[in-house]
Amino acid sequence: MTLREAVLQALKEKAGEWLSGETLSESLNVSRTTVWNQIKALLAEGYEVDSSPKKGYRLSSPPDILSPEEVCPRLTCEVFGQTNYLYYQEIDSTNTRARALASAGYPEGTVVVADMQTAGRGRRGRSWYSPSGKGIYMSVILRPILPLKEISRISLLTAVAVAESLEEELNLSARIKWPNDILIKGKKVAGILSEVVTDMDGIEYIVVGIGLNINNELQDFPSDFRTIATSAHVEDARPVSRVKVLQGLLARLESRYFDLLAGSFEGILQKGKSLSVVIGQELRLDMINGFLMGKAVDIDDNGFLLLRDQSGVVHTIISGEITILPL
Ligand code: BT5
Repeated sequence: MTLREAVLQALKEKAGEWLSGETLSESLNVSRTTVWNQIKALLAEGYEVDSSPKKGYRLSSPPDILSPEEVCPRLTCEVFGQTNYLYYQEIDSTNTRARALASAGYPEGTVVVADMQTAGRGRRGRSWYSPSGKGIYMSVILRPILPLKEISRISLLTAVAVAESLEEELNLSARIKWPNDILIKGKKVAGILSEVVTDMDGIEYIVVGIGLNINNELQDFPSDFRTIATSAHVEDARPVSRVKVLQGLLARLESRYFDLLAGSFEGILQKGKSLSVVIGQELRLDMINGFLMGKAVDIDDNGFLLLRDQSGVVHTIISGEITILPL
């Protein structure tokens, strides 16, 4: 155990009570200055430690840091994050990092998590706003043996896992805006970016990236999407534990993924449809090569959207930007 770990453990054992600097330095056999340096390092990592010349130190709230030591001990996954859980206080993009790791051979279930992204990515070159300590920014490497045409199933199961986590961990009713937005009361609380790399044999790997707004205040969001974005905290009013949500999310994501690998996509599909905000709606769909107007009638067994246009033709949509039209 490093000195830093020993200091942190001692603070945690006191469960929010004061621990004198003298006791700490004696029990660890180091000077009080050395103890103070460790406390400063913990503060820099985001731990909230109160200090008082008379009383010493105490952890002022349960740590809500997405580091392996906070997340992994209570992680119930079999594979996800168990062997490889990589945590960064700051990174450009967890998807970019996970792609580099996957290319270097990192296995399925590798999890990359950050407290902040400086270049968080959305789809088609858009960006994902990722302020420090407010959200969950994470990417998982998957290496499924799956026909390429079933790739959209991964996006759907991810969306279902995110919505289920919000529901079950926080009692928040989240819906899915196909293909990759998670909404609460019509506002975006999470986005999914799935990136696939193929080789001659099919899928080499998929990086599934999830950005989930947790403790943002409404005024924290940039003004251009303040009216379309929300966070768990905005909806729930209480501060939310990112650690707990992340643990739940990884467990559900793994469980839904294992369902898919075991050949039971039906449950995911039904859940995805029941949470969909687009089925039954008139919408405009923008694609790279044009747009379509029509009614979303279903999501098919591959996770594709079925859109019926005004002339009654049903189009199978793999990807696109949806705008729901007012009735
Ligand atoms: C997405 O893109 O919704 C996918 C976002 C995926 C982000 C995760 S974070 C971890 C991993 N690492 C990455 O680099 N990315 C993934 P898209 O559908 O293109 O939506 C992007 C649009 O959503 C932006 O143009 C904004 O309008 C809006 N937006 C950006 N940040 C937001 C936020 N934090 N909350 C709500 N809306 C946001």
